[in-house]
Amino acid sequence: MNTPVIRIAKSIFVSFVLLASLASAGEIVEVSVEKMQFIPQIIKIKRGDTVKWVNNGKRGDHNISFENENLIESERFFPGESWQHTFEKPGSYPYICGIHPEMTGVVEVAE
Ligand SMILES: [Cu+2]
Repeated sequence: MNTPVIRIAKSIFVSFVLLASLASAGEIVEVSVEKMQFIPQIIKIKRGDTVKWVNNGKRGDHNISFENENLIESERFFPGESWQHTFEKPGSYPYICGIHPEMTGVVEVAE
């Protein structure tokens, strides 16, 4: 027997399981981009975590450009926009804003 009620209950259960697995996959931590700085400038996360850079400035666009060429350079993101990246490997990831190279930051990924 597979009534609509049971089917709905099953899909709700599956949604919860999916959400739980996403939640344990890693946290999202924010870096604010404002006043031509990355705040905090050095951010420490665990592997599997995601860093979300949020442009909190009033004007101007920025991007994220890593020293490690194996990592992609972000699109430009404007005030109110953000860009995020998930770090799967431990290590130190220095980056700059490709538009304003004096803006620097580091993501440190622990095991
Ligand atoms: Cu910039």
